Amino acid sequence: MPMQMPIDAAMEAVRNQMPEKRWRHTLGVVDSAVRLAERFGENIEKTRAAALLHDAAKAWPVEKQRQAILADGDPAGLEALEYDKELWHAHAGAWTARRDFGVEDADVLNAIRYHTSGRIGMSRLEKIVCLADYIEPGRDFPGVDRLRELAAAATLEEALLEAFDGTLRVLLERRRIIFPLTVLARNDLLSQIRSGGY
Ligand code: DGI
Ligand code: FE
Ligand code: FE
Repeated sequence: MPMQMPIDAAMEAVRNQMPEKRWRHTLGVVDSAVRLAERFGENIEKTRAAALLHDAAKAWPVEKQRQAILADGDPAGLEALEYDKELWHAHAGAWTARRDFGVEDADVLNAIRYHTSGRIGMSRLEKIVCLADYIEPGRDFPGVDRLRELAAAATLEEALLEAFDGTLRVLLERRRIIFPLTVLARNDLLSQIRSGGY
């Protein structure tokens, strides 16, 4: 069992920490992620846990997010503290998933931790949660329908590469600082695609 807490108690606990709109997004990600898990043969319970908890810390005050990251001590989280605050909730989320929801499964924790930036060598579960975050039914941004088509018909790597490229394009257009791991994650997907097998 990927979560110590029963699923319905976990759902209430997540819901109580975020506004209604974020909760609807979370349910959308669970739904999309489970669909992808079915398509790609991933474990459904792990997928459900990771998707449910991926934005658990999103609505926390940024200081609480910072404290969680410091308490957690993960190097990727500590590095993220030097970058945009939008990256922080993923690492704070991994911390609360373990501490408050009893998640011990490393793959589930990584899927939460890396859902915003991605990383080199993402697992299938990490890719699924990250992609589901882009394509859940509540999302509406230029290119989202193309992403949904890829998610339904292309490889996981092709779909996620397209998603990352879109994020990087937006960050460039807005003159935002890019977290290095986001670039490494994108390059790694391209390498995986080029080396075949994906
Ligand atoms: O939490 P969500 O809104 O559901 O989605 P998310 O966790 O994928 O992304 C949160 C935000 O983080 C999104 O607006 C894009 C932004 N982001 C992702 N990678 C980077 C980034 N922002 C900066 N500045 N640098 C990055 O590398
Ligand atoms: Fe997020
Ligand atoms: Fe999200």
